[in-house]
Amino acid sequence: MRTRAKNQCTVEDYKMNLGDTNNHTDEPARGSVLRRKRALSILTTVAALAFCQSAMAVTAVDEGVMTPIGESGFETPDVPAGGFQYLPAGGEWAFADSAGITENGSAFTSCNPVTPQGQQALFIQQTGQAQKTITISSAGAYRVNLQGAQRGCINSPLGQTLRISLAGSRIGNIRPQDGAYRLYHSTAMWLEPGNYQLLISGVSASGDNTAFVDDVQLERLPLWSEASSWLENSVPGPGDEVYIPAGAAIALDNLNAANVIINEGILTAPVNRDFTLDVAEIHVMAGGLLELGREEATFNGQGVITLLGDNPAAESKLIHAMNGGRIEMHGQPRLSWTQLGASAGVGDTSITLKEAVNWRAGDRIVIASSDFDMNHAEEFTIASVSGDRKTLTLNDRLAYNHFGKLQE
Ligand SMILES: [Ca+2]
Ligand SMILES: [Ca+2]
Repeated sequence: MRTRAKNQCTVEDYKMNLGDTNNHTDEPARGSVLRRKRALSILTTVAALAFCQSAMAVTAVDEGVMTPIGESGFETPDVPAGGFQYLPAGGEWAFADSAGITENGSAFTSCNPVTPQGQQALFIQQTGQAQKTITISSAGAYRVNLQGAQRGCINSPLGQTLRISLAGSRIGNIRPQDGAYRLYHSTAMWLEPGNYQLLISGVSASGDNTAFVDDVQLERLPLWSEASSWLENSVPGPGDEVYIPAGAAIALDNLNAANVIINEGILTAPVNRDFTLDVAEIHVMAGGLLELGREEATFNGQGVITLLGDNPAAESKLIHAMNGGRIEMHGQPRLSWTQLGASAGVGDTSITLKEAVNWRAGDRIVIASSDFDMNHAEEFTIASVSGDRKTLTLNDRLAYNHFGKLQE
């Protein structure tokens, strides 16, 4: 049993009060467990809340704010019933390559269910593209939501993959799983007010692979550090137990909490913004997602994760996934090691490498020992990188000599 001096409600108490978070199968598709419990038993819930409020169990809201993007359902221009048109002009979207608009029941869609919005959808065949300008009026973390489906007939088993780009950066690949329209999300990106290009493009150039898109939405995600992102209308702090339920997607900026339970919800870091994450435990339960970049949309900011806790017997300093929960962490690919291009001596504050590197100021490096004492390995932070990317200025002086060429 864990206890905390500041808290009157431990993690176990929280789970007990809110329901067994390991057993989520009876939870609704949307809405929080707090609400579910309220519906089940008002008396129980009131008692639980009264007990837990001083311990600060904090639950994420389950809805972001949709930003209007104009024509989002590909209903204009109006394609005749049962037809389709490549590169239709006169609408808000600009098409390129093998892309256009299809009606229900056309040669493209005859094997698919009807569109979720209106009667028309975007089709992206092979490397087709559709693009439109969107206007952001309030800074925040945004993601793209869309209804996607594979073409029901003709597609190869691999099908089409849709690449989503915003402001020139990739924010995710979406591969609709079958011919039924389903809701898919990109990862999140931080946008300041302004105009940006939203681009949907096909990745599968082979065969005749086609996917359909309808009801494209831009969602401003609740931000961790905004009080309105939480049912309790207060930002979680150190010692708090935080719950991210089904339907909730929280954008990570400065997280400081004791425990985070992601149960079917999403905690995602905007790929172009720094974050700090100070926590003792993160539990990613069934269907939940902790997303720090994607393989095809890497995280480009600086993220600092600090795991807290001093009880070796407890589950502290822990990030784990279970029962289908997912943890995605994808930074930019970096060269992992190289060699000195010249010898470096005691007192030097810079080193020259034998090749250009894609390392950055702030990265930490180890210069291995090059003599018979392994303790001459030294650790530094890169202060700056030269224009040719071969010379590193370090945060401190070398304490030892490091040979940068073979000894004759
Ligand atoms: Ca539509
Ligand atoms: Ca039509």
